[in-house]
Amino acid sequence: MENKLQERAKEAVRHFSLSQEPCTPCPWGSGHINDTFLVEGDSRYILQRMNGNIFAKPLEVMENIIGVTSFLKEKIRKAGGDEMRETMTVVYTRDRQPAYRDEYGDYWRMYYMIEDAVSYDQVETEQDFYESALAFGNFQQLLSDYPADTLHETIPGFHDTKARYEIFQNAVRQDVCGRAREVEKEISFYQERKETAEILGGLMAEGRLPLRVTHNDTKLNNIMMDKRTGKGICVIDLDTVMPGLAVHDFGDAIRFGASTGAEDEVDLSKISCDMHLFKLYTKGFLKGCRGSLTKMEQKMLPMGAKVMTYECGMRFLTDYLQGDTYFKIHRERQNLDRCRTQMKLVADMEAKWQEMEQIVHECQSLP
Ligand code: ADP
Ligand code: GN1
Ligand code: MG
Repeated sequence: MENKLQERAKEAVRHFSLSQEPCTPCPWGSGHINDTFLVEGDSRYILQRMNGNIFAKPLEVMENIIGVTSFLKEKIRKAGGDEMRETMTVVYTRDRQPAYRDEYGDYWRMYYMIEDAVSYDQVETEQDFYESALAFGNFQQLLSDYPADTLHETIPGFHDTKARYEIFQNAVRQDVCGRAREVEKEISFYQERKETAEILGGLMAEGRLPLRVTHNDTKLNNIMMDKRTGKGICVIDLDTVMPGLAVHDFGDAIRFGASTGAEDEVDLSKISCDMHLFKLYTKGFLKGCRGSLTKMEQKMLPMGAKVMTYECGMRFLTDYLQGDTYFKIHRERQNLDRCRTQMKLVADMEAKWQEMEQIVHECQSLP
């Protein structure tokens, strides 16, 4: 299967306008959604087969990405930055399309590779995490005047946690793989915290949290860190840039980056939410947003972290119950292991709740 996909990747490359015959694409990165390849030719490129099960309208995804990156490029140029490194650049096909549709109906797209930069699956140095917070805050700030009504909703209800809860409940009821009995404890964990799914959506509906243009998938490996300066140079994985909540972007980054272990760690004693990292990220994110968050958004930052961790764990469990059809897995029960780390994190955040609120309070008064 892997080789066949590589053959298809090779075929796809021929449809992009590269001046030199490229080498065979090689699998790249550790994303859970698209199939990513590195292509070496006249320069280095990232080739991706877009996940057609998840993105029903791939051309709308590309339209969003081209809109957002063009907008960012102009701002970067005006600020005297390097538009080829500080945002992504889409490579068009020979017939000037933003993606190539192959004979199976799959869409392939290509970007210039961000060179001399690295993405991390886990925090290696504290400074990196702080820099990623600055960069994600800045990303949101730069898009604050983007015309939100021109964006397509690439995954409807992506962070509608309440709707996700209903999908989870259906998966439990249907139990298509007969796995529900084995995960009763996990199912109860999510059911006992049902109200967690309603808090942020409720505040938004009441107009107490504003809709903004957000990234919606702010995990640490969706940012390229400059190898030389250590700065968060480029926010990538723009498939889910849509109107959303700032606290979701903050929270998803905490869920992944402030965890003391990997997302699929089997030894749960290694998993907790590191308060020192939480504080660093809070400082960096608030600074990157440059004062644009309302008082209510700031107050809800800990809730953003808890809700995103709750939601993501519930999505992993739903996928496990449905037979692992959404998130890529590399071993049996990997989605269940991922779900369990998220449960451990939620419980840990609940235990550290006052400390989290206190940290946000302290960071609010920083310059
Ligand atoms: P997924 O949606 O599957 O997570 P991503 O778009 O995040 O896919 O890409 C997967 C990985 O590929 C990233 O974590 C990053 O390491 C690498 N990557 C993606 N785009 C680029 C790029 N333009 N330059 C350098 N690396 C990239
Ligand atoms: C997916 O695409 P990737 O691997 O960066 C997922 C996120 C989850 C994350 C969990 C489009 O992110 O929502 O939080 O996995 N992206 C999509 O690791 O569903
Ligand atoms: Mg990614």
